[in-house]
Amino acid sequence: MVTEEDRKYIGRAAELAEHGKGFVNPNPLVGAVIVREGRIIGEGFHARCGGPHAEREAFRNCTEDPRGATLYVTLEPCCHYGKTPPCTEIILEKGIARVVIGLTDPNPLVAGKGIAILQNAGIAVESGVEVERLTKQNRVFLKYITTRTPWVVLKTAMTLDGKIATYTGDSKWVTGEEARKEVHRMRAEYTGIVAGSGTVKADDPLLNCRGVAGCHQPVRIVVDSAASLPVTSRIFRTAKEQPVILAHTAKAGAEKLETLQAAGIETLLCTEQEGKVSIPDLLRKLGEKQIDSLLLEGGGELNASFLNAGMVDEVVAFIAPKLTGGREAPTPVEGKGIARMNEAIRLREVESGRIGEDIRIRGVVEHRK
Ligand code: AOF
Ligand code: ZN
Repeated sequence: MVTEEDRKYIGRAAELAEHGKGFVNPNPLVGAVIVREGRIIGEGFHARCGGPHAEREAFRNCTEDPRGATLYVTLEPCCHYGKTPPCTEIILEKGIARVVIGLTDPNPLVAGKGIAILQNAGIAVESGVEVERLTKQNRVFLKYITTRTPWVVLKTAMTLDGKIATYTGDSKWVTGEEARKEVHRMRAEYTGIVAGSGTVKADDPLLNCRGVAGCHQPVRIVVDSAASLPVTSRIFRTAKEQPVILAHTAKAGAEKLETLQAAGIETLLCTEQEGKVSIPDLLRKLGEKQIDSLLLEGGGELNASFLNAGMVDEVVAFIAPKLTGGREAPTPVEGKGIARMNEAIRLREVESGRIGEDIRIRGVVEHRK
Protein backbone atom coordinates (compact mmCIF):
# COMPACT_ATOMS: atom_id res chain seq x y z
CA MET A 1 0.00 0.00 0.00
CA VAL A 2 1.18 3.50 -0.84
CA THR A 3 0.77 5.99 2.00
CA GLU A 4 0.76 9.78 2.22
CA GLU A 5 4.23 9.50 3.72
CA ASP A 6 5.42 7.51 0.70
CA ARG A 7 4.18 10.27 -1.58
CA LYS A 8 6.00 12.86 0.52
CA TYR A 9 9.35 11.07 0.26
CA ILE A 10 8.95 10.46 -3.47
CA GLY A 11 8.24 14.20 -3.69
CA ARG A 12 11.52 14.88 -1.87
CA ALA A 13 13.33 12.51 -4.24
CA ALA A 14 11.80 14.39 -7.20
CA GLU A 15 13.13 17.65 -5.77
CA LEU A 16 16.63 16.16 -5.52
CA ALA A 17 16.41 14.85 -9.08
CA GLU A 18 15.98 18.43 -10.38
CA HIS A 19 19.63 19.18 -9.49
CA GLY A 20 20.70 17.04 -12.44
CA LYS A 21 18.86 19.23 -14.97
CA GLY A 22 21.08 20.14 -17.90
CA PHE A 23 23.82 17.68 -16.89
CA VAL A 24 22.42 14.15 -17.10
CA ASN A 25 21.24 14.00 -20.73
CA PRO A 26 20.47 11.62 -22.35
CA ASN A 27 19.99 9.93 -18.98
CA PRO A 28 16.94 10.51 -16.78
CA LEU A 29 16.62 12.89 -13.84
CA VAL A 30 16.57 10.59 -10.81
CA GLY A 31 16.49 11.25 -7.07
CA ALA A 32 16.57 8.83 -4.13
CA VAL A 33 15.91 9.02 -0.39
CA ILE A 34 16.56 6.38 2.28
CA VAL A 35 14.23 6.46 5.27
CA ARG A 36 14.21 4.62 8.57
CA GLU A 37 11.58 5.07 11.27
CA GLY A 38 10.36 8.34 9.79
CA ARG A 39 13.84 9.84 9.44
CA ILE A 40 15.82 10.49 6.27
CA ILE A 41 19.21 8.79 6.65
CA GLY A 42 20.51 9.27 3.11
CA GLU A 43 19.77 11.31 -0.01
CA GLY A 44 21.20 11.31 -3.51
CA PHE A 45 20.58 12.25 -7.12
CA HIS A 46 22.01 11.45 -10.52
CA ALA A 47 24.29 14.44 -11.12
CA ARG A 48 25.79 13.84 -14.57
CA CYS A 49 25.70 11.40 -17.45
CA GLY A 50 28.19 8.60 -16.83
CA GLY A 51 28.23 9.30 -13.08
CA PRO A 52 26.77 7.17 -10.29
CA HIS A 53 23.02 6.62 -10.22
CA ALA A 54 20.82 8.28 -7.61
CA GLU A 55 20.49 5.11 -5.54
CA ARG A 56 24.26 4.70 -5.17
CA GLU A 57 24.61 8.35 -4.22
CA ALA A 58 21.95 7.96 -1.51
CA PHE A 59 23.80 4.95 -0.07
CA ARG A 60 27.10 6.82 -0.22
CA ASN A 61 25.57 9.71 1.75
CA CYS A 62 23.95 7.45 4.38
CA THR A 63 24.57 8.60 7.93
CA GLU A 64 23.74 5.18 9.39
CA ASP A 65 23.44 1.54 8.35
CA PRO A 66 20.52 1.30 5.88
CA ARG A 67 19.76 -2.36 6.71
CA GLY A 68 15.97 -2.78 6.98
CA ALA A 69 15.26 0.77 5.75
CA THR A 70 13.00 1.95 2.90
CA LEU A 71 14.47 3.27 -0.34
CA TYR A 72 12.48 5.86 -2.27
CA VAL A 73 13.52 6.37 -5.87
CA THR A 74 11.83 8.34 -8.64
CA LEU A 75 12.65 5.74 -11.34
CA GLU A 76 12.74 1.95 -11.27
CA PRO A 77 16.25 0.83 -10.25
CA CYS A 78 18.32 -0.44 -13.14
CA CYS A 79 19.42 -4.07 -13.38
CA HIS A 80 21.92 -3.82 -16.23
CA TYR A 81 25.60 -3.10 -16.56
CA GLY A 82 25.69 0.26 -18.35
CA LYS A 83 28.23 2.96 -17.62
CA THR A 84 27.73 1.88 -13.99
CA PRO A 85 26.88 -1.47 -12.30
CA PRO A 86 23.21 -2.40 -11.62
CA CYS A 87 21.50 -0.54 -8.76
CA THR A 88 19.48 -3.66 -7.90
CA GLU A 89 22.77 -5.25 -6.71
CA ILE A 90 23.62 -2.56 -4.20
CA ILE A 91 20.01 -2.49 -2.94
CA LEU A 92 20.21 -6.21 -2.15
CA GLU A 93 23.70 -5.89 -0.73
CA LYS A 94 22.65 -3.13 1.68
CA GLY A 95 19.70 -5.15 3.00
CA ILE A 96 16.93 -2.66 2.09
CA ALA A 97 13.53 -4.03 3.19
CA ARG A 98 11.17 -1.96 1.05
CA VAL A 99 11.52 -0.01 -2.19
CA VAL A 100 9.03 2.65 -3.28
CA ILE A 101 9.35 3.60 -6.95
CA GLY A 102 7.92 6.59 -8.78
CA LEU A 103 7.92 5.53 -12.43
CA THR A 104 8.74 2.19 -14.02
CA ASP A 105 11.64 2.55 -16.46
CA PRO A 106 10.63 2.13 -20.13
CA ASN A 107 14.30 1.53 -21.05
CA PRO A 108 14.09 -1.95 -22.69
CA LEU A 109 17.15 -2.95 -20.64
CA VAL A 110 15.15 -2.41 -17.43
CA ALA A 111 11.35 -2.25 -18.11
CA GLY A 112 10.01 -4.16 -15.10
CA LYS A 113 13.03 -6.44 -14.75
CA GLY A 114 14.45 -4.24 -11.99
CA ILE A 115 11.25 -4.58 -9.97
CA ALA A 116 11.12 -8.36 -10.56
CA ILE A 117 14.67 -8.83 -9.26
CA LEU A 118 13.88 -6.91 -6.06
CA GLN A 119 10.60 -8.79 -5.49
CA ASN A 120 12.22 -12.17 -6.11
CA ALA A 121 14.74 -11.30 -3.43
CA GLY A 122 11.90 -10.80 -0.94
CA ILE A 123 11.86 -7.00 -0.94
CA ALA A 124 8.48 -5.27 -0.67
CA VAL A 125 8.06 -3.08 -3.77
CA GLU A 126 5.53 -0.37 -4.58
CA SER A 127 5.58 1.46 -7.91
CA GLY A 128 3.54 4.14 -9.66
CA VAL A 129 3.76 6.98 -7.11
CA GLU A 130 3.41 10.68 -8.13
CA VAL A 131 3.28 9.49 -11.72
CA GLU A 132 1.94 12.70 -13.26
CA ARG A 133 4.60 14.92 -11.72
CA LEU A 134 7.44 12.52 -12.52
CA THR A 135 6.28 11.93 -16.10
CA LYS A 136 6.45 15.69 -16.61
CA GLN A 137 9.86 15.94 -14.98
CA ASN A 138 11.31 13.24 -17.21
CA ARG A 139 9.46 13.88 -20.46
CA VAL A 140 12.73 14.30 -22.36
CA PHE A 141 14.04 10.91 -21.19
CA LEU A 142 10.70 9.14 -21.62
CA LYS A 143 10.43 10.26 -25.25
CA TYR A 144 14.07 9.68 -26.12
CA ILE A 145 14.40 6.20 -24.59
CA THR A 146 11.30 4.98 -26.43
CA THR A 147 11.72 6.72 -29.84
CA ARG A 148 15.43 7.60 -30.01
CA THR A 149 14.45 11.03 -31.29
CA PRO A 150 14.80 14.25 -29.30
CA TRP A 151 12.08 16.10 -27.38
CA VAL A 152 11.59 19.37 -29.26
CA VAL A 153 10.65 22.66 -27.62
CA LEU A 154 9.66 25.49 -29.93
CA LYS A 155 10.65 28.75 -28.27
CA THR A 156 9.56 32.09 -29.58
CA ALA A 157 9.40 35.73 -28.50
CA MET A 158 6.85 38.00 -30.13
CA THR A 159 4.93 41.21 -29.77
CA LEU A 160 1.31 41.17 -28.69
CA ASP A 161 0.36 41.42 -32.36
CA GLY A 162 2.39 38.32 -33.15
CA LYS A 163 5.58 39.71 -34.73
CA ILE A 164 9.08 38.43 -34.04
CA ALA A 165 10.68 41.51 -35.67
CA THR A 166 9.55 44.76 -37.29
CA TYR A 167 8.95 45.01 -41.03
CA THR A 168 12.57 46.22 -41.41
CA GLY A 169 13.82 43.06 -39.65
CA ASP A 170 14.72 44.79 -36.39
CA SER A 171 14.37 42.30 -33.54
CA LYS A 172 16.53 43.73 -30.75
CA TRP A 173 14.78 43.32 -28.48
CA VAL A 174 11.25 42.01 -28.60
CA THR A 175 11.12 41.04 -24.93
CA GLY A 176 12.64 42.54 -21.79
CA GLU A 177 15.79 41.58 -19.97
CA GLU A 178 14.23 39.03 -17.63
CA ALA A 179 12.65 37.03 -20.45
CA ARG A 180 15.97 37.05 -22.29
CA LYS A 181 17.75 35.78 -19.18
CA GLU A 182 15.15 33.04 -18.92
CA VAL A 183 15.96 31.99 -22.50
CA HIS A 184 19.62 31.59 -21.52
CA ARG A 185 18.58 29.40 -18.60
CA MET A 186 16.44 27.32 -20.96
CA ARG A 187 19.33 26.85 -23.38
CA ALA A 188 21.34 25.22 -20.59
CA GLU A 189 18.60 22.63 -20.08
CA TYR A 190 18.57 21.22 -23.60
CA THR A 191 21.23 19.23 -25.42
CA GLY A 192 20.92 21.14 -28.69
CA ILE A 193 19.66 24.46 -30.04
CA VAL A 194 18.32 24.64 -33.59
CA ALA A 195 18.05 27.62 -35.90
CA GLY A 196 17.64 28.02 -39.65
CA SER A 197 20.31 29.58 -41.83
CA GLY A 198 17.96 32.52 -42.54
CA THR A 199 17.84 33.43 -38.85
CA VAL A 200 21.59 33.04 -38.52
CA LYS A 201 22.15 35.39 -41.46
CA ALA A 202 19.61 37.94 -40.23
CA ASP A 203 20.51 38.04 -36.52
CA ASP A 204 24.04 36.57 -36.36
CA PRO A 205 23.27 34.90 -33.01
CA LEU A 206 25.78 32.96 -30.89
CA LEU A 207 23.09 30.56 -29.64
CA ASN A 208 24.95 29.89 -26.43
CA CYS A 209 24.09 30.10 -22.77
CA ARG A 210 25.34 33.29 -21.14
CA GLY A 211 25.08 34.57 -17.60
CA VAL A 212 24.14 31.21 -16.04
CA ALA A 213 26.83 30.00 -13.64
CA GLY A 214 28.34 26.60 -14.47
CA CYS A 215 25.84 25.90 -17.23
CA HIS A 216 26.42 23.33 -19.93
CA GLN A 217 26.70 24.73 -23.47
CA PRO A 218 24.30 23.14 -25.93
CA VAL A 219 25.32 21.88 -29.34
CA ARG A 220 24.33 24.46 -31.95
CA ILE A 221 22.51 23.03 -34.94
CA VAL A 222 22.03 25.10 -38.08
CA VAL A 223 19.56 23.83 -40.66
CA ASP A 224 21.09 25.01 -43.91
CA SER A 225 20.19 22.91 -47.01
CA ALA A 226 22.72 24.60 -49.32
CA ALA A 227 25.43 25.08 -46.65
CA SER A 228 25.24 28.83 -47.06
CA LEU A 229 26.42 29.75 -43.54
CA PRO A 230 28.58 32.89 -43.90
CA VAL A 231 32.21 32.41 -42.86
CA THR A 232 31.93 35.80 -41.17
CA SER A 233 29.08 34.66 -38.87
CA ARG A 234 29.73 34.35 -35.16
CA ILE A 235 28.58 30.72 -35.19
CA PHE A 236 31.18 29.88 -37.85
CA ARG A 237 33.92 31.73 -36.01
CA THR A 238 33.22 30.11 -32.62
CA ALA A 239 32.77 26.52 -33.84
CA LYS A 240 35.96 25.32 -32.17
CA GLU A 241 34.82 26.66 -28.79
CA GLN A 242 31.25 25.34 -28.82
CA PRO A 243 30.18 22.54 -31.15
CA VAL A 244 28.20 23.26 -34.30
CA ILE A 245 26.37 20.75 -36.48
CA LEU A 246 25.31 22.01 -39.89
CA ALA A 247 22.48 19.98 -41.41
CA HIS A 248 22.44 20.16 -45.20
CA THR A 249 21.14 18.26 -48.22
CA ALA A 250 22.93 16.83 -51.26
CA LYS A 251 22.73 20.23 -52.96
CA ALA A 252 25.48 21.69 -50.71
CA GLY A 253 28.76 22.27 -52.53
CA ALA A 254 31.72 20.02 -51.64
CA GLU A 255 34.11 22.93 -51.37
CA LYS A 256 31.93 24.85 -48.91
CA LEU A 257 31.48 21.71 -46.82
CA GLU A 258 35.26 21.37 -46.60
CA THR A 259 35.57 25.00 -45.47
CA LEU A 260 32.98 24.37 -42.76
CA GLN A 261 34.70 21.20 -41.59
CA ALA A 262 38.07 22.94 -41.45
CA ALA A 263 36.48 25.51 -39.14
CA GLY A 264 35.47 22.69 -36.77
CA ILE A 265 31.85 22.37 -37.89
CA GLU A 266 30.35 18.90 -38.15
CA THR A 267 28.42 18.64 -41.41
CA LEU A 268 25.41 16.32 -41.46
CA LEU A 269 23.96 15.17 -44.75
CA CYS A 270 20.19 14.73 -44.53
CA THR A 271 17.63 13.55 -47.04
CA GLU A 272 15.63 16.17 -48.87
CA GLN A 273 11.95 16.95 -48.51
CA GLU A 274 10.43 19.59 -50.80
CA GLY A 275 13.91 20.93 -51.49
CA LYS A 276 14.76 21.32 -47.81
CA VAL A 277 16.34 19.24 -45.04
CA SER A 278 13.87 16.52 -44.05
CA ILE A 279 13.00 17.18 -40.40
CA PRO A 280 12.20 13.54 -39.51
CA ASP A 281 15.54 12.48 -41.02
CA LEU A 282 17.37 15.24 -39.13
CA LEU A 283 15.83 14.23 -35.79
CA ARG A 284 16.64 10.57 -36.36
CA LYS A 285 20.26 11.46 -37.07
CA LEU A 286 20.55 13.79 -34.08
CA GLY A 287 19.04 11.04 -31.92
CA GLU A 288 21.79 8.68 -33.06
CA LYS A 289 24.25 11.25 -31.73
CA GLN A 290 22.65 11.01 -28.26
CA ILE A 291 20.92 14.37 -28.67
CA ASP A 292 17.79 13.84 -26.57
CA SER A 293 16.35 17.36 -26.54
CA LEU A 294 16.27 20.44 -28.74
CA LEU A 295 15.35 24.03 -28.23
CA LEU A 296 14.01 25.21 -31.58
CA GLU A 297 14.61 28.92 -32.10
CA GLY A 298 13.24 29.23 -35.63
CA GLY A 299 12.66 31.40 -37.62
CA GLY A 300 9.17 31.06 -38.91
CA GLU A 301 9.80 28.82 -41.91
CA LEU A 302 11.84 26.29 -39.94
CA ASN A 303 9.29 26.35 -37.11
CA ALA A 304 6.57 25.65 -39.68
CA SER A 305 8.56 22.71 -41.11
CA PHE A 306 8.95 21.18 -37.64
CA LEU A 307 5.26 21.69 -36.84
CA ASN A 308 4.12 20.31 -40.19
CA ALA A 309 6.27 17.24 -39.63
CA GLY A 310 4.53 16.76 -36.25
CA MET A 311 7.90 17.06 -34.56
CA VAL A 312 7.29 19.78 -31.96
CA ASP A 313 6.52 18.45 -28.47
CA GLU A 314 6.29 21.63 -26.45
CA VAL A 315 5.86 25.35 -27.11
CA VAL A 316 7.18 28.20 -24.97
CA ALA A 317 6.13 31.68 -26.12
CA PHE A 318 7.22 34.96 -24.59
CA ILE A 319 4.77 37.71 -25.44
CA ALA A 320 5.79 41.34 -25.04
CA PRO A 321 3.10 43.94 -24.36
CA LYS A 322 4.02 45.88 -27.52
CA LEU A 323 2.60 46.29 -31.01
CA THR A 324 4.56 46.89 -34.19
CA GLY A 325 2.11 45.91 -36.93
CA GLY A 326 3.32 45.46 -40.47
CA ARG A 327 2.03 42.94 -43.01
CA GLU A 328 5.62 42.16 -43.96
CA ALA A 329 6.82 41.76 -40.37
CA PRO A 330 7.87 38.14 -39.66
CA THR A 331 5.82 35.91 -37.36
CA PRO A 332 6.79 32.85 -35.28
CA VAL A 333 5.27 30.30 -37.64
CA GLU A 334 5.21 30.99 -41.37
CA GLY A 335 4.77 28.29 -44.04
CA LYS A 336 1.41 28.00 -45.78
CA GLY A 337 -0.47 27.50 -42.55
CA ILE A 338 -3.52 25.47 -41.64
CA ALA A 339 -6.73 26.10 -43.57
CA ARG A 340 -9.35 25.57 -40.89
CA MET A 341 -9.39 26.80 -37.30
CA ASN A 342 -10.74 23.48 -36.05
CA GLU A 343 -7.60 21.85 -37.44
CA ALA A 344 -5.24 24.13 -35.46
CA ILE A 345 -2.40 22.50 -33.53
CA ARG A 346 -3.46 22.50 -29.89
CA LEU A 347 -1.59 22.65 -26.62
CA ARG A 348 -2.45 20.93 -23.34
CA GLU A 349 -1.05 21.31 -19.82
CA VAL A 350 -0.99 25.04 -20.55
CA GLU A 351 0.72 27.30 -18.03
CA SER A 352 1.01 31.07 -18.11
CA GLY A 353 2.70 33.70 -16.01
CA ARG A 354 4.67 36.91 -16.04
CA ILE A 355 8.40 37.12 -16.65
CA GLY A 356 9.39 40.71 -15.91
CA GLU A 357 7.32 42.93 -18.18
CA ASP A 358 6.41 40.04 -20.51
CA ILE A 359 4.07 37.07 -20.41
CA ARG A 360 5.12 33.48 -20.90
CA ILE A 361 2.73 30.82 -22.15
CA ARG A 362 3.85 27.22 -22.40
CA GLY A 363 2.17 23.96 -23.20
CA VAL A 364 2.65 20.47 -24.59
CA VAL A 365 1.60 19.82 -28.18
CA GLU A 366 -1.37 17.54 -28.65
CA HIS A 367 -0.04 15.11 -31.26
CA ARG A 368 -2.55 13.94 -33.83
CA LYS A 369 -3.02 10.20 -33.98
C1 AOF B 1 20.57 7.15 -14.62
N1 AOF B 1 20.55 7.58 -13.34
O1 AOF B 1 19.94 7.43 -11.23
C2 AOF B 1 19.16 5.82 -12.76
C3 AOF B 1 19.15 5.39 -14.12
O2 AOF B 1 24.55 4.05 -18.72
P1 AOF B 1 24.12 4.04 -17.30
O3 AOF B 1 24.76 2.97 -16.50
O4 AOF B 1 24.27 5.38 -16.63
O5 AOF B 1 22.57 3.65 -17.30
C4 AOF B 1 21.60 4.54 -17.77
C5 AOF B 1 20.21 3.90 -17.62
O6 AOF B 1 19.99 3.47 -16.29
C6 AOF B 1 19.11 4.90 -17.90
O7 AOF B 1 18.75 4.91 -19.26
C7 AOF B 1 17.94 4.37 -17.06
O8 AOF B 1 17.22 3.39 -17.80
C8 AOF B 1 18.62 3.64 -15.90
N2 AOF B 1 18.47 4.31 -14.57
N3 AOF B 1 19.89 6.09 -14.99
O9 AOF B 1 21.22 7.75 -15.44
C9 AOF B 1 19.89 6.98 -12.38
N4 AOF B 1 18.47 5.19 -11.82
ZN1 ZN C 1 20.93 2.40 -11.69
